[in-house]
Amino acid sequence: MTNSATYHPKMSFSIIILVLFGFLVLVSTPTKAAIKKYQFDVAVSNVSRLCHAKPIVVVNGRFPGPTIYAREGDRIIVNVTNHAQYNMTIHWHGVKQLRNGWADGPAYITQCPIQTGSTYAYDFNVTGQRGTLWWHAHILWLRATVHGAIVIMPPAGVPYPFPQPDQEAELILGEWWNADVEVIERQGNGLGLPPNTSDAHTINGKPGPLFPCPEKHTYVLEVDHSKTYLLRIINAALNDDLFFAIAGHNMMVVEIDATYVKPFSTATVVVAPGQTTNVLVRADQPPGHYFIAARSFMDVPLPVDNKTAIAVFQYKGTAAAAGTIPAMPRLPAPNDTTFVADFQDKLRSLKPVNVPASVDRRLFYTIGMGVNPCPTCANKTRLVGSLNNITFVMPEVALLQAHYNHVRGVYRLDFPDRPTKAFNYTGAPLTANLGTSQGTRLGRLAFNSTVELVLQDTNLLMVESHPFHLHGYNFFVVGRGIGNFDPANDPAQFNLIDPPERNTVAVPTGGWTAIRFRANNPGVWFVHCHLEVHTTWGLKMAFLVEDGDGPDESVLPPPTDLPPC
Ligand SMILES: *[C@@H]1O[C@H](CO)[C@@H](O)[C@H](O)[C@H]1NC(C)=O
Ligand SMILES: *[C@@H]1O[C@H](CO)[C@@H](O)[C@H](O)[C@H]1NC(C)=O
Ligand SMILES: *[C@@H]1O[C@H](CO)[C@@H](O)[C@H](O)[C@H]1NC(C)=O
Ligand SMILES: *[C@@H]1O[C@H](CO)[C@@H](O)[C@H](O)[C@H]1NC(C)=O
Ligand SMILES: *[C@@H]1O[C@H](CO)[C@@H](O)[C@H](O)[C@H]1NC(C)=O
Ligand SMILES: *[C@@H]1O[C@H](CO)[C@@H](O)[C@H](O)[C@H]1NC(C)=O
Ligand SMILES: *[C@@H]1O[C@H](CO)[C@@H](O)[C@H](O)[C@H]1NC(C)=O
Ligand SMILES: *[C@@H]1O[C@H](CO)[C@@H](O)[C@H](O)[C@H]1NC(C)=O
Ligand SMILES: *[C@@H]1O[C@H](CO)[C@@H](O)[C@H](O)[C@H]1NC(C)=O
Ligand SMILES: *[C@@H]1O[C@H](CO)[C@@H](O)[C@H](O)[C@H]1NC(C)=O
Ligand SMILES: [Cu+2]
Repeated sequence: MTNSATYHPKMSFSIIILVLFGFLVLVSTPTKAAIKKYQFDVAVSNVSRLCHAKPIVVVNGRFPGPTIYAREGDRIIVNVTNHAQYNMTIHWHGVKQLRNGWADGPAYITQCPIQTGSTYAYDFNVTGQRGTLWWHAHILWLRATVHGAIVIMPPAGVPYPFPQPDQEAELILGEWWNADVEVIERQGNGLGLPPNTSDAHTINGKPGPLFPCPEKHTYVLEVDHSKTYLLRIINAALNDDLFFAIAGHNMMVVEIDATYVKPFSTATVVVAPGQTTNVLVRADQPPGHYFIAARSFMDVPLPVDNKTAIAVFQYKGTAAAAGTIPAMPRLPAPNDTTFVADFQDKLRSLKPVNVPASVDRRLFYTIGMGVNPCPTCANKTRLVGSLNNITFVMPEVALLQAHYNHVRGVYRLDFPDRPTKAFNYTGAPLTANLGTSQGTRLGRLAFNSTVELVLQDTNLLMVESHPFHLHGYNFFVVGRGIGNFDPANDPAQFNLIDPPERNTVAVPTGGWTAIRFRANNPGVWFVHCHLEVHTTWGLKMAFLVEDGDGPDESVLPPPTDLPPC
């Protein structure tokens, strides 16, 4: 095992913190939020020297990209210049972007891409949020290598609602192909079949000693004995739910998707693509080297990258005993559905939360796979994804611009609130008549209405777990179950007191999840599976949230540098 010679996590992190917060203390007053400015240069780079690696598209020559540090209330301006040959957009995953969809980032939903040689400054405020979020490309499959952490500290003088850690570190879990991901994506699209699974998982860009290659790359987190660490875990993988564990050390979960939860102790964390999880871990074991591991959770017989990424939790000043291999954490079995369900059951908001008690709009969306004709594809068919049997067709201009400028003919506002015909959603696999209808159809929501959305997995072709992400909002996960949602009986079991609040939720395999939110952020907001392969197949739609009547209840005017199509 070769440790990364250049990385001293604790040291570099403390310097950044000192510089950053020293600066903030000097310039900020209690009433004035800071403006944090970043320059992002997107370019092809050889930065990742994994063996066989092709050059990858990254930000500022780094993989993962730079961390954005801010405090709640700050204004963040990121000037993104695209030097790469691909169109680019950046999404600030989990930032609510109040009235400000212009800075949200999903290509052709809220903006046209930043074309090669062009620049766009994302300008947004972080209002009423603190914790770990992340940023990533939101076009094609480029988020595989174009991503990084967002760390939002509480306002100055406000402590965490858990014991103050001695140090903090970000752990970004990724998915790696020994190829240009755009080539992989195009191969899949051309064939109409799932593209190749990835070649490795990574922790902070490094796969660890199990990577089949003589030149190994391992992330090392150096720790001091008896100190407590806040680890900000981010699942940036394209297609894989992940288990995460540290040998010999339990973790205290304290936050998910930048919302605080009732702390609980666990040996393994489950994190779906798009989600973040903060844990406290105390370096209280006999000094030495302990493996950190991340590996896929997959509870249906589908091809998946089952390779384990490894990093090292390394007590300072200790050497791995000659000839010994550090202890490996015991992860749950790759198909351990029960462990995942138990983990999700433990997630509760720290304090009672303001869940909409009455619902103005009840939505029931089925998640389905399908097969549509494709004359040019290998089997003359193409795999597709659908919500309520509609495969989303990407528009050629941005939906938010079309909405704001009253451009007609770009989208329809008739996304159905429920499937046109009910069926036994999770019964025996349905493998005949798998066609879907296609369209750029949006769901219209009245300003400030309360919405309940039940996401129902189906056995159209196969059941599978899907991590669903809603842009522009957090939501409360009020209920979850296996099988078909029962509108007569299941709502009585909903948790309307302290449900977890998040921006991405994993709908269980062959089951359903109910979420609630108040539609008080006007704009056009993407709703999609965060498995990139499914998003590509059309498992997505968007809400159009209307403006309200009040002065601060409408979409802000677009910035002057918004990219044109
Ligand atoms: C990456 O490395 C390859 C091989 O050394 C070289 O041909 C290529 O020009 C480099 N690309 C960039 C963007 O630096
Ligand atoms: C943004 O980047 C462009 C291109 O690199 C540069 O010309 C411009 O000055 C930058 N703007 C700001 C505000 O830094
Ligand atoms: C961010 O906050 C500043 C200061 O309150 C305000 O001037 C600006 O318009 C806000 N920007 C957005 C996008 O809401
Ligand atoms: C991982 O998947 C490969 C290919 O499907 C299979 O051959 C191998 O046995 C699997 N390994 C484990 C540890 O499950
Ligand atoms: C999980 O996988 C193991 C090994 O492939 C298999 O024996 C077991 O039946 C599976 N369990 C479930 C619940 O599918
Ligand atoms: C497509 O064809 C391949 C063989 O070329 C076959 O293995 C596969 O099952 C087919 N898939 C579908 C969805 O028809
Ligand atoms: C749905 O299908 C399952 C499994 O095939 C079956 O057990 C169940 O009775 C069916 N439900 C209804 C309402 O038909
Ligand atoms: C989905 O729509 C297609 C095309 O209209 C139709 O053939 C199919 O039966 C529908 N499937 C379901 C499950 O509603
Ligand atoms: C939204 O509705 C709630 C409940 O009726 C109300 O308290 C709140 O003031 C409304 N918000 C806006 C911005 O209208
Ligand atoms: C980049 O985006 C522009 C604007 O939508 C589009 O016209 C162009 O075809 C895109 N280029 C590529 C390579 O996809
Ligand atoms: Cu999915």
